[in-house]
Amino acid sequence: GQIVNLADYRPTDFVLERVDLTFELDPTNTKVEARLIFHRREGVDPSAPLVLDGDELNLSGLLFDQNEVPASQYDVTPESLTIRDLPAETPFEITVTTYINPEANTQLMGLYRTNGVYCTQCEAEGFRRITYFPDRPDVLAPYTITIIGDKAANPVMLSNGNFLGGAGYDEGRAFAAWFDPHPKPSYLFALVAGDLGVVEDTFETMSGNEVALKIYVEHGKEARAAYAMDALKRSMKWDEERFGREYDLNIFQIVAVSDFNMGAMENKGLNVFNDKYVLADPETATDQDYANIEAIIAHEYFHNWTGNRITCRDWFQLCLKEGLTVFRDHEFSADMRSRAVKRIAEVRHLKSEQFPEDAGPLAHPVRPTKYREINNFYTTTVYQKGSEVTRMISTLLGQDGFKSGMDLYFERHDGQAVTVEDYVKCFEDSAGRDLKQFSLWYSQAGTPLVTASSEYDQASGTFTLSLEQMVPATPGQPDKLPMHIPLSFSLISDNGAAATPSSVTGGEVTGEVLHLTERNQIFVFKGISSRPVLSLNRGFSAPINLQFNQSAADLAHIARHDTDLFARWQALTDLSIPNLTQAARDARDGKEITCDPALIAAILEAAGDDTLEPAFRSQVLTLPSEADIGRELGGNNDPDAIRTGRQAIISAIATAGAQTFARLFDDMQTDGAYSPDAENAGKRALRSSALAYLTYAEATPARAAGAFAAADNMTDQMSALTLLAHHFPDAPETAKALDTFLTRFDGNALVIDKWFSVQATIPGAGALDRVKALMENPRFIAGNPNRVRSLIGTFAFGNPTGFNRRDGEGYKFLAERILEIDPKNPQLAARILTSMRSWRSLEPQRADAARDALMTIERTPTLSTDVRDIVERMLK
Ligand code: B3K
Ligand code: ZN
Repeated sequence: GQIVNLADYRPTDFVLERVDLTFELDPTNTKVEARLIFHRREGVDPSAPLVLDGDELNLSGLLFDQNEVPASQYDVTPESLTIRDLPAETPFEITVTTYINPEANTQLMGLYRTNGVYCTQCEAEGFRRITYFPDRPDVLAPYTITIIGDKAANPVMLSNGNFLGGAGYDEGRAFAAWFDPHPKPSYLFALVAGDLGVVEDTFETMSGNEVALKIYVEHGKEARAAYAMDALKRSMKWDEERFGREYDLNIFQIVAVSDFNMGAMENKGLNVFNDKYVLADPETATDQDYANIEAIIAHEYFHNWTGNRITCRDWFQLCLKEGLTVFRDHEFSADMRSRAVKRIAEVRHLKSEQFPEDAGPLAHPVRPTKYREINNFYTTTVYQKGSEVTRMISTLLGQDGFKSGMDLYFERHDGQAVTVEDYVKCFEDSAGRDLKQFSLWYSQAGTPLVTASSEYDQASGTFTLSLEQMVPATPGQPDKLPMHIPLSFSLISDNGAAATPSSVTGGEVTGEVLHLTERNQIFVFKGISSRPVLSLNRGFSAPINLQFNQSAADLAHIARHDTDLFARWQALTDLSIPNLTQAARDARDGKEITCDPALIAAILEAAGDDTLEPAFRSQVLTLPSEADIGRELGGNNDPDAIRTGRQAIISAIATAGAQTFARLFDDMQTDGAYSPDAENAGKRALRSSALAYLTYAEATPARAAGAFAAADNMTDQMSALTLLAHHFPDAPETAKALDTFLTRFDGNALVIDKWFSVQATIPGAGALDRVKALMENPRFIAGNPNRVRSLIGTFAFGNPTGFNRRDGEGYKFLAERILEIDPKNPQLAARILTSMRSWRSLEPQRADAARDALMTIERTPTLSTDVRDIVERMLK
């Protein structure tokens, strides 16, 4: 793995005009014939050779305009094919033949087999594992695909674009041909073949085109694809209404496969999905599963315009398609569900995943400037922070201004491979606004820290807000410039109404947004007749850490009165943090743990307020996680003390609120058949929160065991099972419930994954032995990414006390697993290893043990580039 630098970008010497691929499928020996038409780009040195990328390839034939190329005219290795002495201007055809072995492809990149189905994954650099090719996103061409395969084994043979035709090919084989007229980069190529069931529907686009919609799943699972189909149709409609984007082929296909390295892939017209994000029914999927399916179906569909029609010039620009498409899927879900609750979930996710990345050794800008392994840059920073950056553009320009910029982007760049600068320029041009300082969000890593303090002067009716910003140093970026930080705000009066100042000085203010652009800035609000309470960074308008020592009374005031429901949740969170961090310190020091009655009162007030939507109240009852508390503590962390402290705070709330929780548990019943809609899901969430608090108060498994037995859907069943397992791991009720669950769902791998996860996250030092024992379970398949993630990934990412054992055994175990997985599936290994990214914030004994484990990995000579890149950056 060489380091690739953004600054070294230059266009290819040769322009690819057309691609014609023929696959003769065979499980271990698939023949790939690639006919590529090129011409030399104008102005390029006539002696420059054509260099094509490969990865573990074997060249079996090479033709130039159908004539064999003499050996003296080319050089070939498994990684590249260089052809010399090519014509100066005229187009020519290169025909490359390779044989590949899909069955032996355990990396799941390129063409591989999953449950007897041929399937591809080409992003970022998987196409070069299929044939020699200019495998980079700025090489766009129309593709014609012919698939030839055993008739009986492959009744379904799919690729991108529109179906041209198919029939018998010879005695035992059939063929199918596809043509994709939209020029695309190789990473969007897909091929699927095998014996699959299908669910069909149609969609009429806004200009009246009928699109055939097909979702392919394993036979017998068709009924579980209904919700995905519904989500797809809603996505297509929404993109027309919100962004004016219409679908552009006569068919849109989704295939669900059971071995997949990530969530899903947006190949043109042929999305390939991890079946976890397609299959759902009330018996087997939770409300969260349904919400994920809706979001991911939408995300991949939205890529058709943001990613496919307009793609990235190079992989440094990844946020151009990912951050933007996440923003679009967030907006979609917000429109389908409760906007405030959706925003709370987004911010929780951002803080628990992206903030630690930005504060640790793997921190990098939303647009990185160098990489060793691009697969390691499909990060929460590129995706989630990238989405927040687009959200800020929308905040700066307003929804209409944002829409105009997007219109210009689609108009100006359709069919192109572009950069972040091209994208930002569209907003600058359409809004007539300079976004130079704002663009630092793309280049400066680290979460900005904004420190606020305020003062009110009754005599002059003046409210003064002093702000200071600091962007922390990150790897390779010791010094930072001040950023343009849009802070949504409201001044809330005594009576709860918003106070409107007669004037504001000290910086730009647009509507309800303060623009913090200097290191230090003082905003002065005049004409404020009584002391207001400032609600700042409402809606999380900027992805920052805000330090603003507001009193418990002020926070409670915001929690009660802000018209932005998100801000009310944020205030309650801010109120809980000092309690939780103090509790962790007290637990560490063996002191008595106490909880501020103001926190208990504020939480119970919101939880018991029937005018508020149940999903919101459930969010209020879900305190910051153990990892969140660790982040707030900032270093020298002891996960056991953090947990003990947090448990004590929960118990205090549970005891004080027992009556409220008993009422909620009874009231929050959903009637009629299960429906995954937001309202019903919200009721289930609040009921399950109430159940958890009641269980803390009652300190017996009886109620949870009863809820488990009574559950008639997976959501209720899982929440009861989780409570039992995490709270009473050794109770006979728990053993019985785990057993009942296993018996009931045995054979349904996705549900058994939940059974693995719930046990992998049982807190405490005993978790490791449990995980080791579960690895011996025949249902655990070490080669399947979903199994590995649900058992080992969940343990490392989601069990702070179990994984971070003081004796370091958790880290040792993980290092062994990484070294086992790496030779087969480096992407999966590298991803799971990032669970240790915050190791430096642990107390010294654990940190030392973590370092030892990382060094064991680092010392292994045969590491993949993926794992080597991660481990070296983590130790740096
Ligand atoms: N674009 C893909 C991710 C590909 C990851 C490659 N290692 C899925 C998505 O973000 O939509
Ligand atoms: Zn994406």
